[in-house]
Amino acid sequence: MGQPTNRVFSGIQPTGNLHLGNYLGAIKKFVALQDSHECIYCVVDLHAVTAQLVQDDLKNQTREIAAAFIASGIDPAKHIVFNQSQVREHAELAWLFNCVARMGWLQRMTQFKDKAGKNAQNASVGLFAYPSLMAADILLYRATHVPVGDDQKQHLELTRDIAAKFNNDFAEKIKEFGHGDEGYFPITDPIIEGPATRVMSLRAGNNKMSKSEPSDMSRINLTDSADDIAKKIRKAKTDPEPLPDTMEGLAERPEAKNLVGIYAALSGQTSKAVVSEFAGQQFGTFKPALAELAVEKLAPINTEMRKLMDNPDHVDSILADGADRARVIAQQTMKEVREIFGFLG
Ligand code: AQP
Repeated sequence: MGQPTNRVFSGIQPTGNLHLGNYLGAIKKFVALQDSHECIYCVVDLHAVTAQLVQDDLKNQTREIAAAFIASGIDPAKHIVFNQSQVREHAELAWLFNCVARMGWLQRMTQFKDKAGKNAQNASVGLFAYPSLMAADILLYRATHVPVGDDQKQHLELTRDIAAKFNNDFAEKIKEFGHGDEGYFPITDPIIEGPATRVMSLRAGNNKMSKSEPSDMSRINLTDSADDIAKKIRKAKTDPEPLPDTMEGLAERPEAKNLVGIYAALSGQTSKAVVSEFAGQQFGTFKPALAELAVEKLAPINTEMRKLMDNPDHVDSILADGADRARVIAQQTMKEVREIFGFLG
């Protein structure tokens, strides 16, 4: 079977507090890729239990991510939307990839170091092996493109390393089973581009906007009301200078750069165009314009998410249908991978 040429896979963890960084860095791109690619979007619930074993309400957190996908414009009838744990093959391929990946590769992962912190000995084995599961998510569908935020770049490189080692180590068998010289798994391309690949905290311009940051004022949640969004932007940390007239003028001003990037991503412009538009203006002018834009773009998503969350059976049926369609592809891949490994039966 030949490799697909334009298949997109990406996922989001159902760990609560879905925020503007997740939206601009990932979901907005998911929506844009639907016209040109065959897309598979996954709520990665097996990943959610790696950092924190007991989740508050995993079922509703899972529905909320699916609702955000659909409310943002992803069409689950044309593309596939499902939650990972319904397709058992993710865990099976992740195990095999744990045997392909090398300890040294995983030990270099900065996200593990950040999330495990000083207490790495007490982190779960699952958190350490997280990138193998992520590689399995992507390669189970032999996806060619993965839209993600900048923080996932290193994990995508590891996915490419795993695919390359598998293709190389099993090269003879892969050919025997009728695959060409290109190998079995594609060397996936990350899609990390645009002005908001790394949205920063509203309280500290050098920290990433993040679900797990204790201060709710640091992020705009997709479930925030219009008033909350406006308040958080009004109170966002800035410096006393007016906006510069060139991009170079933002270089040493992380908070200003972040707000300009958010404005650019929400309005579909470049940061350079936003700087030209607001050159010389104070934050007293820029922040209300940003708040108005953010509310205009996010309020309809919020409203639609609430409607979907009021109808959990409907969301569950979309996820079950997506899982059925995902499973067909996943089972075919696993059948071939088992043959390549040489397992009996
Ligand atoms: N601040 C961000 N800017 C741009 N993109 C971001 N992403 C996350 N934060 C930002 C992208 O969102 C997608 C889904 O992320 P995830 O659910 O896998 O979780 P994460 O990266 O662990 O999200 P957080 O908010 O950063 O959670 P914590 O607090 O646990 O660290 C990915 O494509 C990611 O790049």
